[in-house]
Amino acid sequence: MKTIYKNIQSSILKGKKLLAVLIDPDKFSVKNTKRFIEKVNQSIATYVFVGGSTVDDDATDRLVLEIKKHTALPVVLFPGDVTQITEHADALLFLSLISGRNPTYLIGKHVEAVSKLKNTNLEIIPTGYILIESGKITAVENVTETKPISRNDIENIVDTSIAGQLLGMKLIYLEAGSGAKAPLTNTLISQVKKELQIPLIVGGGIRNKNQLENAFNSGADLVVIGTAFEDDESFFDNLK
Ligand code: 1GP
Repeated sequence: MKTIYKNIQSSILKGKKLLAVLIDPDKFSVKNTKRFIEKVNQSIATYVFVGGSTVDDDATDRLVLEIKKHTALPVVLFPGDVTQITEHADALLFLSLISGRNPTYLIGKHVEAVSKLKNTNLEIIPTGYILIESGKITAVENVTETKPISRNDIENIVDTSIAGQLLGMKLIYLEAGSGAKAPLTNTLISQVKKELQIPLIVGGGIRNKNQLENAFNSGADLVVIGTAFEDDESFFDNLK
């Protein structure tokens, strides 16, 4: 049943905030899945996202199959490349990197993905992905060969988000980059949120409960956290 996007929308209407735990198959050992996912299950997390900038072929498929054994939470692909598409997940963020001007990541990879997607039952959610400068060069920047938008250029970020919405994207994802030194500012999140009628995802550099609440209170509907859980699983204990 393709209900993930509808559930995001209805949660927002009820004022419920959503949290995705991001697992990067490149940095995660499959043998730790059961223990890690048990912690996810006991936390306030509502989704498991799986993806990374560079991942070995088949690693995503193996990991998703293992995750599905241990949780009822929806598993959503957040792919850095076509090789990360697996039919064993529930949904796919069909990301177009609209902050950049590299045609490969605006539409090229998407065309390449079609033959694979035709054979899956994944719920495909068109997502405008906006990379914002975070004080260090991130993997996304390197892999996609695009420049992030300056975090001070709020007008450009807001206009890019609106353009994504006007193009028919169903989600906007503001990305500071995995392991960003600092999360996106409250002002930036709230300025973007004010202009959107579609759900807003925020991720990158969120490492504690205070930063998570700031993002939610500023208007993020769904927050994505990866590195903080990778570095210290006891962070889950604060999120019960
Ligand atoms: C990365 O936004 C996600 O794509 C999560 O970032 O790893 O910094 O939590 P972190």
